Amino acid sequence: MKRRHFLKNTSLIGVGIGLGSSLVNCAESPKGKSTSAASTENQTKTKLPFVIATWNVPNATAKAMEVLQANGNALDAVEQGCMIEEANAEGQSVGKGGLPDRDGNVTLDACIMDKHGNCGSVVYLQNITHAVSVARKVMEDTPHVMLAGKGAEQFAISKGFKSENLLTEASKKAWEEWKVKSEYKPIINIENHDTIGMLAIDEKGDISGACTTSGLAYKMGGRVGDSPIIGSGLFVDNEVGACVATGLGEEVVKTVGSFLVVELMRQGKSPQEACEEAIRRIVTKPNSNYKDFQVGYIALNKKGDTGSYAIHKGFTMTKFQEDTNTNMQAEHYVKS
Ligand code: SD4
Repeated sequence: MKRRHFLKNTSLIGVGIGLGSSLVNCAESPKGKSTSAASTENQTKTKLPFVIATWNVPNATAKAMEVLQANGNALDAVEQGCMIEEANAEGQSVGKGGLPDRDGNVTLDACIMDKHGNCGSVVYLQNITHAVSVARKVMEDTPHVMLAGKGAEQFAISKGFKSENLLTEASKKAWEEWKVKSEYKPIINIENHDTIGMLAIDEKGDISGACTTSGLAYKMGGRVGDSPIIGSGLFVDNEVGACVATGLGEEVVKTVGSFLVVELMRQGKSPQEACEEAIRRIVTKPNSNYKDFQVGYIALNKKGDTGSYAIHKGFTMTKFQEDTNTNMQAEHYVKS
């Protein structure tokens, strides 16, 4: 990517990826007007390549676009884009600096999927920053799809990944403060989320996706969410499209959300319609307490249309296409 473009883009949406940034909420079109992901979908002429990601992650999408614009493939783009967030020790959401479980352990989940439908995943990985890259190694260098815990860590070390303490002073302090009351309330929204999910479509029209997370802050020891589960946190079908999820993983797993979105697109729904239907599946369940949790999906199809939808206001998607790196508010189910 040309440096000039990066500067232009960052001036549009800001380089800050700190949680709660005042820029998080901005939903500016290239002309500076407010927009939503749904309305943008209809206005944007598809130009390949492009990348989309959950939440406000301009540095991550910029990195992915840099890879794509240098004729890199979508798989390299999503891996390298996600690595930006994993390495950011100040973001208490992913990789280094991620908030720990209730015992003070930072445990990471990640997965990656390529244009052939190959996939790799790690769950409950400790002491390794780049969980997404370990997932890629699982995909490429083992006969397996998923490695967990100690086995995943030993595999990573055997592949040359550095072992390091991921619990930063800031995250340790937050955990110690949390322990005073020890109340588990997985409130996930703009100011508090734990995941980056990214989908890219390269110059050739091939699609890949990745998802990486430190999981829900103060979860039970051993808890694994949707993010490393192929079909729940992420699904890619290069013939149809791809989807990635964020939010309360338990609810995504119960509806195999990302696979559902891709299958709905296969049946003819647009990415926007498919994301909306997948959210409807969650909120219309008998006794759903959806008012108390957030789930959001982003999706793209082979034509290059995109969509995003969430239960509650506050979910955003970052999209880098051509010269423009934009953060957009997703449409949402709960209107008030
Ligand atoms: C999980 N889906 O572990 C993840 C959390 C998340 O923004 O997306 N937080 O359930």
